[in-house]
Amino acid sequence: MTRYLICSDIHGRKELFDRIIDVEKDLSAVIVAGDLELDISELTDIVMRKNRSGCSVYAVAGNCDAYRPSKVKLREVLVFDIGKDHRAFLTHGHRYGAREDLMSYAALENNCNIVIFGHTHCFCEEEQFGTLFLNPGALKAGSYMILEEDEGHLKVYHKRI
Ligand SMILES: [Mn+2]
Repeated sequence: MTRYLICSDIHGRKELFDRIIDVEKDLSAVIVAGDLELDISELTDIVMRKNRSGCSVYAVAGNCDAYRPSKVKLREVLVFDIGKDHRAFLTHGHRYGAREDLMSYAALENNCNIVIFGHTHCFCEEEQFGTLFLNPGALKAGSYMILEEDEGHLKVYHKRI
């Protein structure tokens, strides 16, 4: 079984990111859907410091990251596999007005059946247009998500800190 921590819209609240990395164990990856308002190295340092050496960090830029860009420039979209049967399209969502129809077109063009986004600060887990939409809500407000993948089956948990 593979476990992913998904968060978004941290808006500089590094201490909240630190706390969820303390609480959540056995993570394969940490996925951040934009509006960090932190340097990406500050997040990867926390993940490394807590001995999560096998844990990857995927992060994209949000609209608010334009004011305080990471030293290592973040991309606006990342595409990666979730197990053998799923592929995720990670975006902050502001370029699409967080519209599910527009994001699903972009995901389909990239062979993805999952869209992970942020921007709205609202938790979302729903299937539309053959695409699974996941939004962890704003970590700034204590909301995040755990996604588990086991032989093609996905389970989503809404968590709060
Ligand atoms: Mn935001």
